[in-house]
Amino acid sequence: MRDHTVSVDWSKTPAEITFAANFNTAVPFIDRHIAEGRAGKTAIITVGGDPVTYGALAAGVNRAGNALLGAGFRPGDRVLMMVKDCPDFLYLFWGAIKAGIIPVPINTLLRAADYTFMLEDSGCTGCVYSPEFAAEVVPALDAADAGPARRFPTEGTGTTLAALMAEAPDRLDPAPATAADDCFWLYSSGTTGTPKGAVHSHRDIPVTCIQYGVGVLGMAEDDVCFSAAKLFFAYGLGNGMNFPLWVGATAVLYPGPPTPAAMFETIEAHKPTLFFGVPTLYAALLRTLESETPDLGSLRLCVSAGEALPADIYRRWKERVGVDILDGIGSTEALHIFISNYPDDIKPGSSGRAVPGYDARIVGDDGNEAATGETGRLMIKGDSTAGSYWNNPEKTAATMVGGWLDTGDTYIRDADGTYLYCGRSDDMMKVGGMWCSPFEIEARLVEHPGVLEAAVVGRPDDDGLIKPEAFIVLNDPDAASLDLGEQLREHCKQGLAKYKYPRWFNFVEDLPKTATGKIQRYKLRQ
Ligand code: 3UK
Repeated sequence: MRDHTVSVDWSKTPAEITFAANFNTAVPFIDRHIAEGRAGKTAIITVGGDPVTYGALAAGVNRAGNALLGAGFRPGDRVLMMVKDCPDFLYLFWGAIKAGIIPVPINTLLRAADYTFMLEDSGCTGCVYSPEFAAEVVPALDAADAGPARRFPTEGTGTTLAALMAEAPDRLDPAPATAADDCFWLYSSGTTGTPKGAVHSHRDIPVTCIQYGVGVLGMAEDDVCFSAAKLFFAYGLGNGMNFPLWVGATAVLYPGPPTPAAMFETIEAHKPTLFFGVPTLYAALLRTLESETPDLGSLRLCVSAGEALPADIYRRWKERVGVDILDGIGSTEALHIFISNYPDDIKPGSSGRAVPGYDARIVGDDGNEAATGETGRLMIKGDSTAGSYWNNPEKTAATMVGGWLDTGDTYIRDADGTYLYCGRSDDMMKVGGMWCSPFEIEARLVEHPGVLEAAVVGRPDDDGLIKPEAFIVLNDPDAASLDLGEQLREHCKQGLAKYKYPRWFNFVEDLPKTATGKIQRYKLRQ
């Protein structure tokens, strides 16, 4: 096989995927399109920006790779990316990979303290950020121990990525690599709030594109993808970048917050065929659709992931918009969706069936496979899973066992092979599809001078979607008031990523605890 090629045998189930011995994944995703005659085709449409062709994308990727090498990054070094959804994200991500540098896209909604942790934990050589995020990123860089000297805003004044790219050559040879070599990382939040860097290899992206993007969604060159979920999220990275680049389709990027108005305007203006969101967004879109009638006629299929999609939201969307939403479960460690509903086979309220290429099993408390209809922990195995967490042998050993990935989710498998989500096995919550640790919110709450103790649990809102609820023991029980609840809400919004604030506050006399003093959160859940 020629260098950097992938072959897929679709006559087998699951499709058999073979990689060239020398395989840098940037080549099939970027350069291949030039060889296949797509140089003039639009690869990226950015709302508020200029379209980018496959030819311009390939040149930008080469320039960004050369810019990083010229700035002192060496193969194997990490570059942290706090970059909004825009063409720079693609130039940087693929330019790094092509040059053998490891890109690490980071959630841009986080706070300085989160970034400081990741800057230190990753041992990165530098970081590139959109100027919009400077207020949290720059203090984090200043605070990080041995903080990386190399820091570049994408644009603006001084030494920016744009300035470095303008001077860099637009030709770059791919760094030698194998399908199993480290390629990029994604941080995933842990129970204690310290994120873990999942190390992904060159094979992982093509595997998700082939097995889920083409295999389940039936993606093809004439699709136009629009992902409300951002590229920094493994879900968005697949939907909004990897899948369209794999099949030579077009991606629509929206750089700002995904408000219903912005989503509908973008769909009307750019006519995507596929739309990807989290359940909370579908609920918000449905509320807007009560009073507005945007033209959503371009959509052939919608996808939901990040947390369970309530059956009611699926039904209301289908009735109002006339298009299915496919719910599927994925994870940062697996890179994308491994259990999913299918276009011709949807069971509302379930996660669907295993995606070909992934094995799933449900393990009971005794360590044996749970019987049909019984709950247990969901374990999965597949060719896109991260092999380890960076610098964290304990977490690696606990989560990645003999090629199986412990999802930490409780599931039931039905007689027909459908998987039903029954909640987390730990206290972690998904809020708007993003991780939320009760411990982190509790720690923020007790920083308030009025708070003696706090416990946080997940509570379903009117749409059946989980949001944080706080139970507070005050230093002065008589101080309880609506106004104090409002103050605590602000206090959380200030110190935490904005989606993490508690939506309900209860003032209580004490918290239920075990004999050893551990909070019994299950007693607080309704
Ligand atoms: C939960 C779901 C029920 C579940 C993700 C699609 O969410 C993604 O990755 P994360 O690492 O979180 C993984 C965890 O989120 N979850 C995700 N989807 C569903 N629970 N139904 C669902 N449909 O707890 C899982 O373990 O943030 C989703 C593609 C790529 C992803 N990384």
